[in-house]
Parts: sequence; structure tokens; C-alpha cells
Amino acid sequence: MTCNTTFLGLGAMGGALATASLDADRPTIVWNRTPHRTQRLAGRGATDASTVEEAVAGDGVIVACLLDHRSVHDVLDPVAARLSGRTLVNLTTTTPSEARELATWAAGFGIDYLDGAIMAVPAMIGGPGSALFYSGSAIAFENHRALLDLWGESTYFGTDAGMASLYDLALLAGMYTMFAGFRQGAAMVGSEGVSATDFATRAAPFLAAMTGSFASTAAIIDARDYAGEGQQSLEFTRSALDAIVQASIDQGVSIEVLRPVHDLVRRQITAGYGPQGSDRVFEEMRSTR
Ligand code: FVH
Repeated sequence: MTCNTTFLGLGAMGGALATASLDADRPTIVWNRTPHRTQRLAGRGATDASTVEEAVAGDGVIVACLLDHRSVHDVLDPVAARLSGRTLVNLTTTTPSEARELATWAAGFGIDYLDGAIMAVPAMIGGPGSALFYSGSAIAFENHRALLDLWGESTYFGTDAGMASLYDLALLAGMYTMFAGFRQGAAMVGSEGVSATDFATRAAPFLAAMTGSFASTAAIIDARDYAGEGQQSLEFTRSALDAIVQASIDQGVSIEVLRPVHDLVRRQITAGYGPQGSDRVFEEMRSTR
């Protein structure tokens, strides 16, 4: 028999997760701070809990998908003492430190804690390309795979509850800086009246092709060998960035996004590494903890 699954938070993402549960004919309890958001799912057969206490009264897994770390405490602190022996899957975006704090907090109440990060938008949940990262309780991950796999491909990153979030935010760091670079390029060609739509048709295949070099870049970084054959030197990269920055200035476009990239390369050259590979900037970025 499948136990009830309780969903706390029925925003765009929480609603999509609970919908997948209902689509799979699982008994589903829903709660949201602003009550009207539960109505659509109640109409589909979900149990509409009017309080958090009511929502968590059963013995099934609890899924939280709230705005942020603070809201998880706001919702769960008042009922935590009643949740001993229960499993909490937290799919709210948090930092790794916040995820670890929640794992410690949960352990203090005897709650089995699995942290999750969703690498998808709500419309993708349950469909192709949807991926979710998990870390924390291995038992919770194994015991609830049937539920987790409803939402997308599930990957477990170990018992350190912060790891799913770390992977999530690391990938988002790549995404946000890539989009910033796209906007820079769109502003450059836009200064001559070219539409961003036109630019996107060139940028998408070019940037996709560039990702093919991630593996060789990664090998250089992992070996920390920036003096090997065939690497694009820091001096070469500075010359390219000089041109990109100057072209932006000439076109009246901001160089705010380019400046930190340019500075990283220039500092490495000033330190005497000009002939070495450009991946050497990683030495300034990596953690020295
Ligand atoms: N939407 C997305 O594309 C992304 C993709 C990747 C991961 N996220 C994360 O998922 C979390 C929830 O996101 P969401 O899209 O569901 O967000 P909203 O639609 O804004 O819903 C937020 C829900 O949180 C409730 N809430 C906020 N603060 C509190 C609080 N202090 N106490 C109780 N509930 C709270 C809010 O309730 P209400 O405003 O309707 O009353 C919504 O249910 C998020 O971490 C994303 O980063 C989504």
C-alpha cells in the first residue's frame, strides 16, 4: 500500500510535483500558506489540509517546496517535534550550508532528511530532460525512489546534505554567466541594429559547439598542469579580450560583464604566467580552504 505523500508549498514548482503524484494515482495531501492554491489539486482528488499540523498528521513522506531556507523553518519549526521517524524531502532551493543546517536540525528531531535540487522548470516535471539531484539520507533516497522518479531522473550525491545544492548552484553559476555573455554579445550586435533574435541563431550553435572543449579544460584543471602542449595561452586570451572590450567600448556597450574575466587573465599575466594556458585563471577562483 502506498502511504500518503504530503506536499508543503504549492507554488509553480510545488504544484507540478504534487500534480505528478496525483497523475501516478498516489494518495496526496496538499497544503499552502495561501489556501486558494490548493483548490485545483483538491479538485483532482488531493486531500486539502487547512493547516500544516493537519497536513503532516499521517505517516507518509513530507515534501517541502517553498521559497527559501527561511520559509522551510517558518513552516516546519512549529510541527517538528511531532515528526520523529518521518522522512522529509526538501526541494526548496538553499545554499549547501543551509541544506546542512536543515539536516542537522532534522536529525535533532529524529527526522530522516533528504535534500533535493531540481534541474528543471515546472513544465518539465515528469517529462524528458527533467533531472533532480539528491543528497543526505541514503535510506530516504532508496525507500522513496518510486516517488522521486516520478519527477525526473534522480541522482544521489551522497550523505552530505549540502552536495545536491552545491551541484545545483555550480551548474546555475555556469548558466547565469553564460546568459550574461549572451546578453553582452546581443548588446554588441544590437548597437548596429541587429536583433537579439538574429544573434541567438548564431550564438546557440557556436556556444553549444564550445561546450565540446569542457572535457579537455577539465582534464587540465584536474591535473593543474597549465604548461602542457596545445593550450591557449593567457597572452593569447588577453589579446582576444582586449579586442572584445575595445569593440564594446567603441560600440557604446557596457563592459561590466567582461571586466572581471579580463582582470583574472591580466592578473595571471602580471604574476608571470603569460605563456601558460588560460585555464590557469582557475587557480585564482578555486577554494583554498
Ligand atoms: N520555478 C522554477 O523554475 C524553479 C526551478 C528550480 C527550483 N526552484 C525552486 O523551487 C522552490 C519553489 O519554487 P516555485 O517556483 O514553486 O516558487 P513560487 O511559485 O514563488 O512558490 C513559492 C512557495 O513558497 C511559499 N512560501 C513562501 N514563503 C513562505 C513562508 N514564509 N511560509 C510559508 N510558505 C511560504 C509560497 O506560498 P504562498 O505565497 O502561495 O502563500 C509558495 O507556495 C524555490 O526554492 C525555487 O528556487 C523552482
